[in-house]
Amino acid sequence: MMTTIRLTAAQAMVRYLAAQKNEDGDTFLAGVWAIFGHGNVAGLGEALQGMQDALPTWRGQNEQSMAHAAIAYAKQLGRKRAMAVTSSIGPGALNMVTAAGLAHVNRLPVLFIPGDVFAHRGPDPVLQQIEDFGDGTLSVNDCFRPVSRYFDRISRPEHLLTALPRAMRVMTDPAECGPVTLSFCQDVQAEAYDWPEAFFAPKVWRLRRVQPDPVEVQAVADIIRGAKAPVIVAGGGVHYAFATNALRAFAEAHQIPVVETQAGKSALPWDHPLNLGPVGVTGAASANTVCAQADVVIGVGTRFQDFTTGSWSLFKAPGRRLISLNVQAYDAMKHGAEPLCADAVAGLEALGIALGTTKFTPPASGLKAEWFAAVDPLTAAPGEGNALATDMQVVGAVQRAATDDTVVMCAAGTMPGELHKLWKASKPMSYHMEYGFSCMGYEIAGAMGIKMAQPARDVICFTGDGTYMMLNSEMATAAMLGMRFTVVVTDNRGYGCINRLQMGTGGAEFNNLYAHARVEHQPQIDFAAHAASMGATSVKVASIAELEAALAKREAINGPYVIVIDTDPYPSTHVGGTWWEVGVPEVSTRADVNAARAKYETKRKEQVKL
Ligand SMILES: Cc1ncc(C[n+]2csc(CCOP(=O)(O)OP(=O)(O)O)c2C)c(N)n1
Ligand SMILES: [Mg+2]
Repeated sequence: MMTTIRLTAAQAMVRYLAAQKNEDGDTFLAGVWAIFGHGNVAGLGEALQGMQDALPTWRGQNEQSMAHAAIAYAKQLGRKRAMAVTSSIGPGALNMVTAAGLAHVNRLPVLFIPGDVFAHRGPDPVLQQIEDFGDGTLSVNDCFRPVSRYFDRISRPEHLLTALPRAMRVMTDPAECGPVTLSFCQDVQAEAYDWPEAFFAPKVWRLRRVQPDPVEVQAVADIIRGAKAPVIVAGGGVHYAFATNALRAFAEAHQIPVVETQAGKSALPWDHPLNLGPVGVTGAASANTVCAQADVVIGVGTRFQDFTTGSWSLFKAPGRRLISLNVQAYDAMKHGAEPLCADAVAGLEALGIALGTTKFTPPASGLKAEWFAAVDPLTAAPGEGNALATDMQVVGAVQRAATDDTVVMCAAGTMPGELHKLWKASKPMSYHMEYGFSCMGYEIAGAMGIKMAQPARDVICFTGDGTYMMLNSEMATAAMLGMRFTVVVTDNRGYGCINRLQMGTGGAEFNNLYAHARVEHQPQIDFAAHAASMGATSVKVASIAELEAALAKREAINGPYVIVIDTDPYPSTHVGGTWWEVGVPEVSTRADVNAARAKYETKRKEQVKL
């Protein structure tokens, strides 16, 4: 007879999750971020309280930012581990939807467990339940469907017998990886059921290394063999497949230059002779020149998003062929690419064998030297004077303070573009950029997640004043947990990068910097005082020299450390980069807009359709 164990559905969920391991023997889910309400406190809350040793619970301040911490944790560990996030019903649940979108775009695992309305409908409508007049099955949690790789509604306890293994499969599958939502009806969480004991047996989920199809290998190898000037575009998949060594071996064996996307940066050390630098809209001239001339573009683990491809204006050599090595067929087949649908290590190894001794002539080293000659002065320490610091100088100061163990992280604003162009990353995973969603407010919570993933590393987070204002409250959680990381706040009194984008598209400066917004009193927000009020150590510095001195103190500080510096909202690194398609108005009374539209139409003609 089958041995069963009587548990509530919530108790069963927690017990099952605690038994799921990765290949290193860790529980795949490191723990659960929770904010309770009536939708999860009694059921899931009771279950989590009883399993704290096996699956810790952390209390955050905001459901979205708790999820940012969880997602950053998974990203930093190359998706080997993840975290769950649970909320009550209604507003708490909807607060997580943005974060679900972020994880979805970036292909990162996270388990969302929003509470849901009563399955038995006794109290209808329960507090915070929306009422759809025409569909009795809808709740706000249906908003998770388009931003989940797997969605399920647990409206009977035994649904977990199928839902939980599916959830684990999706979070650990390299091709399908992404957010999972198990929408958990609050009455069902508390319902008891006789579970087969075997359901809770420890299980190991290993990284599946999908082997390439030999026919695809040959087809792709034939194209590469016929190339004169190939280039490799390294994306985030290189990191998630732990393929940095395989990439380096392949590039070196065949002498093919490598350029890096935002997610791929740090795949090769910045000073490796074959690393031509960052690619695309926020790329280096060295990388973009090589890409513009390439006759064969080999994507490895990249989604080819518009920032990488210059909205498909970058890779435009006549007759250029596109190859996409990707574990997900959706990406391998993009834009008419010749697919090599496989794990990055397996694909590169097979391709290396097929190419044999084929070698190309890499681009002249002068390209990189020219690039650094152009940008190094921008990051150099300024001389004495009263000029406002530039964001580039801030990057330089942090670079000079960084060690081999430093992870720099960011998501939105001016800094992602500046860091992509300027940051010199040495070790894999030393550059953590969330640029799939580029979600303002990822930064502070994300820095905490990175620190939880790799406590020994020195984590430095860049945030603008805008993104700080949008979502900063996990700073208090970080202080409570004693998480040590450094936050550099560049305060340029508004949305500097969007203001520059507005000017670049011919627009009047409007509603981005506070100076051009409808306000009665220009704000003087004291970010250092604000951070201190949440338990962080903080300081406002008046110059790059003071910033360097403040950074030098970071090791001695317990908990989050916030350094605030005023920066000039106007300068940015103008060298490098490529076109980015932003819809410019076709008619306008503004001459600047008309001029920008004319340029836009010219660039659109350069856009390669396939
Ligand atoms: C949640 C979210 N809302 C809006 C945007 C669009 N956006 C991108 S950067 C930006 C302004 C960022 O301002 P700040 O953090 O001060 O950085 P700055 O550009 O001034 O350096 C905005 C509004 C976004 N990326 N994410
Ligand atoms: Mg700003």
